[in-house]
Amino acid sequence: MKLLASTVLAALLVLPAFSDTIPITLDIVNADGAPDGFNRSMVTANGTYPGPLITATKGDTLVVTVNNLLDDPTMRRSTSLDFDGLFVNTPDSFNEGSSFVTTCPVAPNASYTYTIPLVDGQAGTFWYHSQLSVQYVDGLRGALVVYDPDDPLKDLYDVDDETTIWQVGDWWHNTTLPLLAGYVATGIVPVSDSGTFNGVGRFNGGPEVPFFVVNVVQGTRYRFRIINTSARNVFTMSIDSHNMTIIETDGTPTSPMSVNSIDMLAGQRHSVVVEANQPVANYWINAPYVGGDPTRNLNQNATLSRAILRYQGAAEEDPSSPMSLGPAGAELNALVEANLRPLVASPAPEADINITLNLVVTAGKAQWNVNNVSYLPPTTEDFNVTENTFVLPANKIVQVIFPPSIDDEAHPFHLHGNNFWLIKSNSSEEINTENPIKRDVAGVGSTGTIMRFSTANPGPWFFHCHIFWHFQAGLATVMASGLDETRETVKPTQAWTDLCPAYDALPADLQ
Ligand SMILES: [Cu+2]
Repeated sequence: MKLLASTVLAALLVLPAFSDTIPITLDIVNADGAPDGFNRSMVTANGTYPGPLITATKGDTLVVTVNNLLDDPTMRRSTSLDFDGLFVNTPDSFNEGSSFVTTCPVAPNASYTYTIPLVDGQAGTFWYHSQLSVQYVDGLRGALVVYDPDDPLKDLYDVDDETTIWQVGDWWHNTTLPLLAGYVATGIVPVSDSGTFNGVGRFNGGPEVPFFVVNVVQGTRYRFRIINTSARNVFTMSIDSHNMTIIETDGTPTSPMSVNSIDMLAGQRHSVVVEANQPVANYWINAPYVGGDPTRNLNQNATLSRAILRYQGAAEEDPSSPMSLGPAGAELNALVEANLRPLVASPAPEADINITLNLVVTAGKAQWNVNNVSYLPPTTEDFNVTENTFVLPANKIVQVIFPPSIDDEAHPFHLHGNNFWLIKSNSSEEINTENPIKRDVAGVGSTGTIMRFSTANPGPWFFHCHIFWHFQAGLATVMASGLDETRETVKPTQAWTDLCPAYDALPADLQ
C-alpha cells in the first residue's frame, strides 16, 4: 500500500501536494488533576493537562472545534484558543484566536470552529493555549506539530513521533482568579509551585509523583521537540551525558548546532537531535526553571523538575546519578541564541519603519507600560489608544528596537501570525542582518533586542510579552498593518460575527 501510494505520488509530482482537512474537537472542560501531586481543578482540553496533541502535515487545514463546557467559577468561564507560531494569512486572521484583537471569546455552553489553513510551507513545532487573560495558567495548553515529509534535515534523525515531544511548563496550585487578585493587590507576579515535564512534576514536601519516562533504544537518533508552555518560567534543558543538536527554532529549520544546555523562554520551541549513544542505563533529563524569587513560594524546588531518559534494557528505576541542574563550569556548552543560524540564509531586508518600545513597570503595581501606555483590551470593536496599536502600511519592513532594560527577567516578546528576523539577540551585542535566525518569540532584556518583520501579510497582529502575568498587566501592543487591505480581504463568518454580542451580553462571572 505504501509503495503504491509513493508510486502514485511520484507520478503526480508536478501537481500541488495533497492537502487534508484535519478535524479536531476540543471539549474545554474543568477537570480535577494532580500534575505535581497536588489535586486541583483545572481548565483543560478533553480533560487532560497538557491537552491532546494536534498533528498535521504542512499544507493541511486545521479545523478546530471548541466546545466550551467550563463551569468552575474560580477560573475564567469563557475561552479562546491561539495556535502559537502558525503563520496566518490575512484572510484567516479572524480565526487567529486573540481575544479582543482578532476575535471575541467563546461563551460558556457555546461552540466555535477555528479554521486555519497551514500556509507558506510552514512546518515545525508549535502549541496552542488559551488567549483569554491568564487562563492557560490553569492548564489549557497543548502541543501542535506540523510535519514536513520533505524535511531537509530528516537524514539526521530516525524517530520523530508523538513519543518525542517534550512540553515543559510552570504550574500553580491555586486557580487564576485568586492568583490574579493577589498580583493586582501586591504588584508581585505569582511564583510557580512547580514545573511539569509532559504534565508531571514534583514540589517540596509533595508526593513522589513518578517522573516522566522517555524511552529510547541504543544506537537510535531522536528528534525531540521541546516546547516551553510556561506563563512565566525559563526552563534550562539538558540531558546527563548527552549532547543535543538543535535543528529547529520556533518553526525555522536551523543549521545544526550541538550544545548541552538550552535556555528556553515562555513560548519558545526547539527541535533537538539526541543520539542514544551511551551505555544502556537511565539518565536524567534536567529541566530546572527560574521565574521570580523562589523564597516567595516554599513549594518551589527547581531541582525536582526533570524526567528520565531510559534506554531499552535498563531497569525501571531512577538514574543512580545525583539530581543536578545540568552542565556547569568547564563542561557547559550552552546555546547562545545569537549563534543560531537558519538552515537557509534569509538576510533581513533594510527597515522602512522604526519603532522603539520602552517597557516600564509601574512600581508596586500590576501594571506594565509600553511607551507609557498599558495595554487594556477594548470595550468596542475599534482600535483605541489603550490598545497601544501601531498602524503600519502593508508591504514594508518594520524594525522594532527594544533598548536595554534593567528588569530581572527577560520578556519573551511574541509576534502573532508571522515571525521576525532577530537581528540583535539579547544574548549578544552583535547585529546580524546577513543570516539571523527567524523566530516568533525572543527575549527582551539587559542588552537590548532588535527585530524586523514584514507587513506583506497584513493584519492586526498581537505583539506581546509571553509572560502572561505581564501580558495581562498591559505588556502588549498590536502591530496593525495594512488595515485597508485587511478589511478588503477578511470575510468573517456569521459565527464569528456572533461572538462579540454573545460575549458582551454575558454577566461578568461568565466572561
Ligand atoms: Cu514580560
